[in-house]
Formats: sequence, structure tokens, C-alpha cells
Amino acid sequence: MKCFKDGEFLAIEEVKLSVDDRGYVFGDGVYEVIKVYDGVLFTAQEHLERLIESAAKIRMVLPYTVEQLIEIAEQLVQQNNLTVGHIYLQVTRGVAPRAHQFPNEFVSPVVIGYTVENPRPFAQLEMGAAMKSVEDMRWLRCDIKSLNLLGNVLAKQEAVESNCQEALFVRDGLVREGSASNVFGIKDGVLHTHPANHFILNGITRRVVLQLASELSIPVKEKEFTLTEALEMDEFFFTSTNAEITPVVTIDRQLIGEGVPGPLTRKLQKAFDAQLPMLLAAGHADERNANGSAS
Ligand code: DCS
Repeated sequence: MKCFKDGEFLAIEEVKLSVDDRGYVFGDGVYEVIKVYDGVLFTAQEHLERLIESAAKIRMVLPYTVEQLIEIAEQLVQQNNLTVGHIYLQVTRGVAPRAHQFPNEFVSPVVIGYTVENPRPFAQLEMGAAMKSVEDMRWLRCDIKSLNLLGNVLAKQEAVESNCQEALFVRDGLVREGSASNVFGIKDGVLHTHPANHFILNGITRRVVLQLASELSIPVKEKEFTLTEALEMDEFFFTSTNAEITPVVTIDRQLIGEGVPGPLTRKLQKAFDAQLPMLLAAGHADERNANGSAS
């Protein structure tokens, strides 16, 4: 496997990382996960713009432009022959003796990237998932895609230990997002989701879903709702780069609607599939439309 590190593509064994890397000692950095379908990057521009924004929010300047980062990501896909999976990109504030304040200006950020083969989660997309609500004890800048994921890690572990696939963060009684996903509810034909502010990460998949909803004339309400209201939704789903649009059939073991993926969720999933770089990965070759496929 070829990894990118600071301008070079190296075999994984050749990559040297320092114990003094601020990402390692402080979680002082930001990251992105970009999906690859049939060797084609999906919404790479949006992900890389968010990477630069996340870096800026922690007062870091990336040594690359979006265009250069896309070139790096494409090289990684090519060199590793990746068909379906994702690219992980991470930038830390660099290597310096451990001290909380920023290092001097001669310390440059450390940029690494690698690929992961990862099939689409077909079974979960079809059957749906279970969520467990957990208290959101994270900091107040959830809009930054920071390497500090302890709150997310603990929440996800709690969910998994309760045989759930994803945690549902609740802060001040209001539903915020998943441990690594955004959440949506559907009530009486209206799509509800948390507004994009500092309590959530403004997911790229979230933005895609809002765009699809607009194209499908599904009314959208970007406003907080309570856990009780979530439990009373007709349909519920979570979104992320890897989970795509995952139907939620239970929250805290209580059925959502009929306890099966609902019709509007299915409609959005279908619209999502139709705009992927290709549809072969979905096993839906027969559904390909005339302009629907790359490579
Ligand atoms: N909210 C949180 C806290 C996340 O970590 C993520 C993605 C999302 C929302 C959804 O964002 P995207 O739609 O842009 O993916 N988490 C990434 C992660 O850590 N692994 O995969 C995706």
C-alpha cells in the first residue's frame, strides 16, 4: 500500500511518524474521509474545502490548495488500484517538543493520506440500523472535523455494547447528530434535521441529502428537535461518507414508524444512488441510466 506523506508517495513501511507529532500527543489536527466509487472520488471538492476550513478554524494553514489535494487523492486511488473504498487524509500541526502553545513558525504541518478498501454497506442500507441515545459531552466546536474524537469514540462504544450500530448524541434534550454521522427525521412528509452550527459537523452527505430533497420537492426544516420528537418520527436515518443514507429502525429499542425503512428514506436512497459516479458497485447495473456512469 502506498501512503502519501509530506509530498511523497511511500510504501507504508517507509512512512516515519514522530512521537512528538502534535496529532499524536494532543490530537492537534484535522482530517477528512472521501468516498471512492469505481475508482472515482465522490464530492472531493466539498471534502477538501471543508478540510481547509477545519484547519483555518484551528488556526492552521494547509501547505496545499484544494486542486493539489485532489491531485494527491487521485494519485492515491491510482497507485493503490482502489475501486470502492475511501481516502483518509490527516493534517497535524507538526512535530515539536511537547508544549501546549503552538510551535514556532518554522514547524510545518504533517500531511498524510492513505486508501482503505471498503465495500458499500449494502445489508445495513437495506435492513436499517439501531441507534442508542447518549449524552453529548463533546466540546462546543463540533463543526470542526478535529482529530479529537474521544467523545465520539466513547459514544460509539456505548452504542455497540448495546448492540446498536450508531450512537445518537443528545445535548440539552435536543438531538444533535450521530457519533460519526448526521441524523434526519421525517414527520408528515417533512424532512427534519439539525441546523448547521457549532453543535454538529456539517456533513457532506448531509448537504447532498438536502440537495436531493430540494430536487424531489421534499420540504425541509433545519431546526433542532427533542429525543421524544425523534421517537415519534415516521422515518429516521443517519448519513455519512461511508454509511451513505442508512435507515434507522429503532432508537433506544423503540420502533421508528413501522420499524422498517420508510418510503421517503427509500426515495432519497434511490436518488443518492442515481448520482454516484457509477452504479455497478451497487449491484444495480440494470438501473444505469443513459448519462449515469463514469469509466
Ligand atoms: N458528524 C460527525 C461527528 C462525523 O464524524 C461525520 C463523518 C459526519 C457527521 C458525516 O459527515 P460526512 O457526511 O461528511 O461524512 N465521519 C467520518 C469519519 O470519521 N469516518 O467516516 C466519515
